[in-house]
Amino acid sequence: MKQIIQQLTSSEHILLASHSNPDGDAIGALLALGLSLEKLDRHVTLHNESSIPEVYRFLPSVQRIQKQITTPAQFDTAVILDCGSLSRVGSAAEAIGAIPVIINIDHHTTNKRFGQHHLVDVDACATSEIVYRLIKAMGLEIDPAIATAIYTGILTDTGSFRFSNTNQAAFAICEAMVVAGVKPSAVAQYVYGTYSLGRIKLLNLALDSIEVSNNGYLSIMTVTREMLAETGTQPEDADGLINYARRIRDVKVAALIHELENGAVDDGGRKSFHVSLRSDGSVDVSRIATTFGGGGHAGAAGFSVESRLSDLKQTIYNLSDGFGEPCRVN
Ligand SMILES: [Mn+2]
Repeated sequence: MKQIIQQLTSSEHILLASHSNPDGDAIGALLALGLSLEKLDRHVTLHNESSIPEVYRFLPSVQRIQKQITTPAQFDTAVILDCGSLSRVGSAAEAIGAIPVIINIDHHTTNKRFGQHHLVDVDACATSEIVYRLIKAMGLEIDPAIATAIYTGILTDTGSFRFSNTNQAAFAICEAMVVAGVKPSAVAQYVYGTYSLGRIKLLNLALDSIEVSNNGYLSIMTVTREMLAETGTQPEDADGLINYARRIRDVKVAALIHELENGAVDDGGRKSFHVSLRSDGSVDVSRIATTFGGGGHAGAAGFSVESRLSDLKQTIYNLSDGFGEPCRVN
């Protein structure tokens, strides 16, 4: 932490970046640290290669996040947030990798410890928790804009304080953020309260796609490009839908197969997919994701793959053989 503060305070122009297809933590941590470093009169550029999901566009200064990095040579330091590996930032990874000093701030168990400085705490509920500690260690004031970013990061990464990463710090920091000016009901309304009609229709198709393995331990939900086109929705509208597949009784692991934009990769019917995995806590899905070249947390992980859809489903079903007996409470 000391070395990182030293590095940040002596940098002229700092690039901050978080993972593509960002969630609330990736955006919250990016904004919170970026706005804080500006209080130290640092020149700061915020980068995320993806469009910001509509539910996070209420966050103060969110419009300052740039999709492209025009002149990477101008940065002396890069801070990479909520990324297990540098490649998670997306297409700018190579350009960012050439920035002289890289600071890696993250909480994923699969973090590869890239960069010269690491602030990796796998027990943190969110990267926003670590960013909060860093801001406090720098002695900076947390204004309502920064507080809202941190609060949103922790709220969303803990699934509204429901997931197994929900720790004491989640409550303690969120309380402090409310004292600093966050309006919990307003944030909840932005993040969870409003679905477009298209998203409701997508939910309908996604629920209808759910299949469960013979032993009942694994569910698969599929979201295709066709479903998005039919409902007029964007890929981020599928965020969170996997939780419905996870809630089915006896299901230990839910997989959301998401067909990616680039479509067919060859004429044998193979396509690009992203697979999100969610666990009930009895299966470490980050280990599964790692075997497919992905990563994440014990309870939530993911990987990308090129496959035929039917082959991919079979591969995922085969995983459920190792999940053991269901433990039903009732
Ligand atoms: Mn996170």
